[in-house]
Amino acid sequence: MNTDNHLDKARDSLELLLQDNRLPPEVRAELADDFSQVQAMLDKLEHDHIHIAVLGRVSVGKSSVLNALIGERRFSTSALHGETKQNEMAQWDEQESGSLFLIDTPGINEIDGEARERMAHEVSQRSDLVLFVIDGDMTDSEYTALQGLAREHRPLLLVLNKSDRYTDVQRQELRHSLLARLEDMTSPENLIEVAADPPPRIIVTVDADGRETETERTSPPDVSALKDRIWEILEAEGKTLAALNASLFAGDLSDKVGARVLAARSKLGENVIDSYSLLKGVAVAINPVPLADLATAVAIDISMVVHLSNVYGIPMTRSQSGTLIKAISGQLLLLMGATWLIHLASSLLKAGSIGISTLLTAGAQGAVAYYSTYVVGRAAEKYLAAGCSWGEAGPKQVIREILDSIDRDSMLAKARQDILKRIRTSRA
Ligand SMILES: Nc1nc2c(ncn2[C@@H]2O[C@H](COP(=O)(O)OP(=O)(O)OP(=O)(O)O)[C@@H](O)[C@H]2O)c(=O)[nH]1
Ligand SMILES: [Mg+2]
Repeated sequence: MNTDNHLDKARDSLELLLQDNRLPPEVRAELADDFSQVQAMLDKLEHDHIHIAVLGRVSVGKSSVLNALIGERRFSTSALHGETKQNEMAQWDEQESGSLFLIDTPGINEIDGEARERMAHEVSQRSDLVLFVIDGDMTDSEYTALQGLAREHRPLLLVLNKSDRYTDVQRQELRHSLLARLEDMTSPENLIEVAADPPPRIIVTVDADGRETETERTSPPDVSALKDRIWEILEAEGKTLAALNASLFAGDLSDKVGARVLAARSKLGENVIDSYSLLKGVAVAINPVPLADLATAVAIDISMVVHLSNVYGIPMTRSQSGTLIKAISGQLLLLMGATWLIHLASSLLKAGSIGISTLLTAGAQGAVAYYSTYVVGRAAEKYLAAGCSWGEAGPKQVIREILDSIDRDSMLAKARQDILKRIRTSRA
């Protein structure tokens, strides 16, 4: 596939993600950050921008490496750990096109390692080339971070900085040991030694009288090998890099968005079911209806299912919802026996026979209503989540599983409490 095809494909999949109008607004709002990332990625593709990010442990010289590449002190550096606090970007206008960007990142340290690693991961996802900087033999956490990057197929250069601190023999040993440990994670030409900010050298001169004078001579940075390797890569596959990474990014993101959409929907769905169940419970408690009518008092259930169908991006009319509820209720009656409501209610109503107030009795009826609405909601949700299907197992099995998963007695007890609380506060 040629470069333009890669680019088109990447662009298409990103655009598809952005324009997926099956997403309900609530879900879209929850995923706002991801969508702004997609937009940024699209802009980047549009303008042929290439992003090169440094990653690595604190104080290995990430900012110094970028300064040395640019030839200016654009990023702040310090001997103290944690100098770089957030991601920063600077344009590198060495190439004619002027579309290269260098991204500095905070170091991954041992303290809040996990959060830092997540941040690093996000940057690497958006970058076309990652410079992973180390300053000696690798620590275990560096090794783990590098493995993570290699797994994501990010184009990667391993930069051994502060090479001025090692003798030639030590450098050979280090190279040898690093390459052996990295095996197929990187090839020898992608392990590059640099000295981004070597300390000044002390030059001792001895004059004719034998007097020694010490003078400090600044040592220029040495990153030429790194620069050469970066140019090589960009020349060979610059545009493709960007396109491939955009595709990878779009792929990762659509998986992530898919999972998040499901999670967001089920969270929203759960809220919808809970609040309608309570609403139904309270309505029945305030205005108790004969038990036999409970199954047909479905107006609230219908509103719930309509609402759920919107959450799942498959809007239903009230009459379609009514049909679905009828199917679910039919299965419920089959499964639990025609007298299930009466059994349930009578176990709750036992309290009534020893003379507790009618409010409690009403609460018990309300709790049964709550329970039935809850089960209907969960069943409808399963049906919607599967794209309006009961799947191979069929409705009976799906509903049986839902019933099995609910601890009925504690749900009824809690429902009764919540209903009474709601009634008391509304009367207060
Ligand atoms: N000897 C030597 N020291 C260096 C070299 N490069 C950087 N340093 C020093 O290492 C220290 C840390 O450099 P930074 O560039 O701030 O490191 P960093 O990785 O960006 O650090 P954080 O932002 O804190 O994570 C500074 O004191 C630099 O002068 C080098 O090539 N040789
Ligand atoms: Mg830094």
